[in-house]
Amino acid sequence: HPEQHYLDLLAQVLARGDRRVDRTGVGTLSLFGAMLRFDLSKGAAPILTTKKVYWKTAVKEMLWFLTGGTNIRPLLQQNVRIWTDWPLAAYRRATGEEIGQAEFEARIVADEGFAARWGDLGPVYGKQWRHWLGPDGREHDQIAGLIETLRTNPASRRMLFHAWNVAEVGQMALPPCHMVYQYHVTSDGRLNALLYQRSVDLLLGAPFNFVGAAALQLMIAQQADLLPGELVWVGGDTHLYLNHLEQAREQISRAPRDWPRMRLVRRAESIDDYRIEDFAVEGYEPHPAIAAEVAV
Ligand code: UFP
Repeated sequence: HPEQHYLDLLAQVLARGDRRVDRTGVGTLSLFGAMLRFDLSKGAAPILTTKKVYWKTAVKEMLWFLTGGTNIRPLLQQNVRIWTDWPLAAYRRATGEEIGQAEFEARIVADEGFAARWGDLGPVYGKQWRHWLGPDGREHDQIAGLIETLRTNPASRRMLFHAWNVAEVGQMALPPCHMVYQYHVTSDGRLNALLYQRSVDLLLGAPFNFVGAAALQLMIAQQADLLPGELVWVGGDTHLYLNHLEQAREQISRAPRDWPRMRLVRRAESIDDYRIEDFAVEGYEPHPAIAAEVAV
């Protein structure tokens, strides 16, 4: 079962991970350099079954990246709360106000001016993917460029987009983790993807990143009139936080089930035209969710 490779990686980090202090202060067990390969060609998607993964949240996040936006307001309007921690911490630091997360989120949603002032994450993924600012003041839409090259020159070895804009990393709430996506077209018209993720919260982050990358691959394949092929995932600093070890052991003890199928229910006119309702996931019968704290 393909999920076994993920479970084996969890087990390896538990067994051989280097115990170290990290930026968040929580501490991790860390391995450097990991690879997983997922075959999307038969319709199955890497949505883990050994715990419940909220796949819609991951797809909504990916659609938000594609809008080019960097403010958490549209996410909150769709009930996606995974990015709130960073603006909330910045707000508390700046104002000294002991505001709770729910109240902060409600204000972002209710008040556009408040959202503009406090809800922005800086030039994160969306900005770099769609509006990378060149030294001459010109913006580069890396996603549009990628799709154009897939259509016109699919043998190219230069089909990638990158979020690590060195000059702007310092202004980002969180420097990009899923950093480079490269694409490759086989002679029989399949779109392969390779995601390089520099830093991997293996329990909480990676399962989301798999879903986002797979959803993106389906959309890009459709736009370029290709069929989905393989998704290759490469992790740099691949870690388990020390307060996730019990959860990782629990997950390893569970038997993977058949992966669900993920497909697009309609053909969108352009890469800017997808909505969450366009994604159908069938046959997803996971084990129960496993609760764990995010390290901020
Ligand atoms: N992280 C992920 N995937 C993501 C994301 C963050 O695994 O999509 F945005 C994790 C990796 C790491 C932390 O544990 O968030 C980022 O911290 P740092 O910038 O110090 O690597």
